[in-house]
Amino acid sequence: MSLERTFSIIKPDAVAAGQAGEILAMIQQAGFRMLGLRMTRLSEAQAQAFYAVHRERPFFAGLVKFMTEGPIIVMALEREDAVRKLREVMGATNPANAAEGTVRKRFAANIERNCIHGSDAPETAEVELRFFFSTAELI
Ligand code: IDP
Ligand code: MG
Repeated sequence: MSLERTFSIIKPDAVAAGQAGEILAMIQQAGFRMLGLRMTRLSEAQAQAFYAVHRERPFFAGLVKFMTEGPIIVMALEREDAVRKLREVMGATNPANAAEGTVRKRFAANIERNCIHGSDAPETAEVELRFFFSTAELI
């Protein structure tokens, strides 16, 4: 199988709680290579644009508020079957349903404040990578 890229965010809750190092270690132990990594903070307009697919959902305003409350860490990741593997490392959106040993099971407080984002398909991953990284930044 060929290498695939995916995009991930360590969300403001996990960065503020000092969990970024452990989450990065879990991602690396799962065999991902880091192509790009940066700390940043989303503006309201950026968070709305990034999550535009959810703009009609009842949780959209709360999600934008949460994602802009503090610094995040954005990452470009590579491995075989990267999109599906990262979602395995993350665990279910609602930590109550997340499998043992996943990031969300270990660290997430609830369905909104769930510590980590991962792209849901290779096509989405390319759009999300482009949102945060230029070609020259991905090594
Ligand atoms: P995912 O992050 O597991 O792909 P999505 O359904 O794409 O989940 O939702 C994006 C983000 O929106 C979630 O990670 C979570 O932070 C938030 N979210 C999703 N569903 C709910 C909900 O029912 N209530 C509050 N926040 C939610
Ligand atoms: Mg999603």
